[in-house]
This record gives sequence, C-alpha cells and structure tokens, in this order.
Amino acid sequence: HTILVFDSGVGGLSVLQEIRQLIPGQHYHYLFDNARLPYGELSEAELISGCVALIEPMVTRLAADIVVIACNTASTLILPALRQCLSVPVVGVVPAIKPAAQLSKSHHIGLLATPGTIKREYTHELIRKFADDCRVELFGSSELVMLAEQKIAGLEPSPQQLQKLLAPITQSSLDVLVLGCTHFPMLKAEISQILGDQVTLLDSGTAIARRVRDLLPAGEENPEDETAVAYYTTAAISEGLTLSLKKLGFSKIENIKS
Ligand code: DGN
Repeated sequence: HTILVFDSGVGGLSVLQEIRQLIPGQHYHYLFDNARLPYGELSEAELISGCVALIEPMVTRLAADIVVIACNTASTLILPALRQCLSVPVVGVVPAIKPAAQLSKSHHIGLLATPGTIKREYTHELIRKFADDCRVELFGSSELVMLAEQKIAGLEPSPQQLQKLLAPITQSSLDVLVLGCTHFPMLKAEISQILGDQVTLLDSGTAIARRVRDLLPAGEENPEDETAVAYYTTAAISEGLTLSLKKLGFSKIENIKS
C-alpha cells in the first residue's frame, strides 16, 4: 500500500516512525511543507487553501491509498476541506485530550502545542467534550517546534533554552501533559528530564498508527521493502537534514517546487 504522511516540518516523522513500526513493508511517502513552516503562525484561510493545493495533487501523483495529516495545527482545521476533495481515507492527528483526562489523577492536565492549535475552536471543543472535569492549562510554543527541527538536522537543543521555554509548565501542578504537536515527541526525553517523573507525557502517535492499520485493506506486508521511503519538500533543506533523512532510510528526496 501507498501511504502519504504530511506535515509542515519534520514533526510528522514521529508519526511515520510509529506507523512503520506497526505496519512495515508499505510504500511510505513524506510530504514536508517546509516553505511555510511554522504553521502555528499562519492564518486559517492560508492554511486551508495552501494545504489542499499541495496535498491533492500529491495523492493523485502517488496514487496514495491513505493520507495521514501528521500535524495537529493543520488537522484541527483542514480535515473537512481535504475530505471533500479526496476519495481516499484521511487520518488526522489531534491532541490526546481524552486519554489525558482519563489518566490524570489530579484532574489537572496541560496541553503543549503550537499557538495555532491552542487557539483553535476544535481544540476547545475537545476539551469541553472530554475534559470537562479537569483543569486544562494551555501552553503554545513555536520555538519548541524549531528546536525539534534543529535536533533532526543534527543540532542538539540547549538544556537552558528548553528549561526557559518549559518554565511555565514546571511551575504548574499538572500530572499529565499532552504533546499536541507532532514535533514534540522528538524532544520527549529532554522534556521529560526537565518536568520529572511526576508528569506523564502523552502523544497521539501509537493511536494514529493503529487507525492507519485498521483502515488499510488487507494486503501483503513486505518488510524487505523498507527502502521505499520518499521525501518531498517545498523548499531546499539543509545538509544536516538531508543526512538525517538518509540515515532514517529515505531513499529519495525531491523538492517539488524546484
Ligand atoms: N507538527 C505540527 C503540529 O503537530 O502541530 C506543527 C508544526 C508547525 O508548523 N508549527
């Protein structure tokens, strides 16, 4: 099967990794809208029209069987428009508010996401629906997205900078923190070191991988075929990122706008 995973940045690689682990041997394609990163800063109209214009032709070109929008900032907004123009299943990634509310002993949870996801009506609806018995604190950060980008390109984040960005969370007494941006699982170890054992970090990766497996029609798995992984960008990428992608098994890297 052909699976297209989309994100504005490298965050969706955290989701792709979970999917590849659960269902190896598929044809994986990763579409990376780096020309417009970070999405947390774009207007809603720009986000919807730009994503649809980018994803629709790629689905046709690759004859994708399924599309995964591995970006909370986009998923909380573009899914209805995208589903309207695509005939294949579209799986979105949205913050794991429901499991967080179920897990929290103190009924005090946090959502760490992009500024776009934090202000989205979709997010507030999730909170009203699934966490109405919890105190929910919202933390928006685009800087953390950029730190995750740099990490994948080979530059380790500075503990001091992370400490500063996470300071509002360290001062809170929440016991479950939702990583509501697909970039953040890439910094999970670093975040966890700062917040300590008393805060459980939750992301949506595993649930998304299961959803993709359930939606795929039954077919052959060919774990030998793991090299069939292609990466498409909308702007040039750094040498560091190119190197990391090759290490991750991407056999083809193409700038679709050049
Ligand atoms: N990875 C995206 C998300 O899950 O929201 C956000 C990346 C961005 O463009 N800020």
